Amino acid sequence: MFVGSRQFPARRGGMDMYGRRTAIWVWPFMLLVLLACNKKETMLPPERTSDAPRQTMVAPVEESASGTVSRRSITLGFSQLGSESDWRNANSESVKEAAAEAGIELLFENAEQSQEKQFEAIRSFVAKKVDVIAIAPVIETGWEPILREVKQAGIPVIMVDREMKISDPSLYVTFIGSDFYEEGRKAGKFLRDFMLDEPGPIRIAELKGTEGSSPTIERAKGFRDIIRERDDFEIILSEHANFTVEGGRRVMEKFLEERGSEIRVLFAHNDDMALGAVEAIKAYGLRPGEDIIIISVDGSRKALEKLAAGEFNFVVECNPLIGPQIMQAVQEIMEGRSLPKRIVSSETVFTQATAAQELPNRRY
Ligand code: GYE
Repeated sequence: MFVGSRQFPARRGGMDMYGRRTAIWVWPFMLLVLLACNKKETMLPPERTSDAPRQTMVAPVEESASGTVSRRSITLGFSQLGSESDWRNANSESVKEAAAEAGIELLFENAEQSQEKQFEAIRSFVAKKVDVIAIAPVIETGWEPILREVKQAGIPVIMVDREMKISDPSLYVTFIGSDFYEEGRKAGKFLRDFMLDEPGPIRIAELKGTEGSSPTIERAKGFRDIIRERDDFEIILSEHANFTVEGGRRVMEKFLEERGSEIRVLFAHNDDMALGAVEAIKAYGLRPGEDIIIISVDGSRKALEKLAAGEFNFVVECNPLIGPQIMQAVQEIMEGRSLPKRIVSSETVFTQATAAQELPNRRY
């Protein structure tokens, strides 16, 4: 064992002979080491000198060729799922505007409803070594393999708007969006209260959004969980119309041909499909908002106009203007702060009575 003072006599302060001899050799050497350290220290950029306070990293620091240190902007890769609705377009605009305002460089890719295209976009973001990737996923499933690739590359992921079904929560940092299940419940509660004095059977047609997408799955679930309270509420028709005006019109025409005289209520999973359906209902010779009660989700300007005009009966708000929250999350991630796993927008509902007063504030 080499722990006794015999092995390290110099530690006794160089007072014995052995120690003094060592000191004679050591002093010139130590001087050299000190000089070298001093030189190295002056070559470091100011942020890295040992006594400079640790910088809060709002943006990664980059050293230019001239040796000056500047903050380079953060780069965000955003995989948008498409441009199917007014909600989506407002959402894209909000993201672009907020990125510009925050000084975040945005790489924006529109996948036009294709999950494959989203994978391509995400891989291109990884190749470009972006700082953060945000994904608005077209459908819920099938994301784990690509998210593992992103994790491997060390890039944090924000799930935006729609949710992904994944079993490993370490594959994303946070979800920023709406509570679609609650939106479905709000639609159901309106119908329950509105029909309080109307005897059944109340026959309902449903226009669902994109198959396999989280707003479609959750809105359908929430709505059903409320209307099952009355057993004379009956969903007699239910089909996907992909969140578009055209889809809503086409599917509603079919519904009306099949069972036009029976439909008392239309629950559309978004405004665009409800707007298309209103055209079909008028063409069929019925009055939207009276013969057929219309409930939709989003709260676009066009929908609130229809609501104020009495052609819609109820709109559940879903807020697309989440760009600023996304940028804030990106900055917080870059600062190394931890975020809650879900950041859910607070949202309201609109009736025929409140629509008109909301219209002047509506930005989309
Ligand atoms: O309701 C619909 C859009 O994912 C919340 O997608 C979004 C939905 C929105 O196309 O209009």
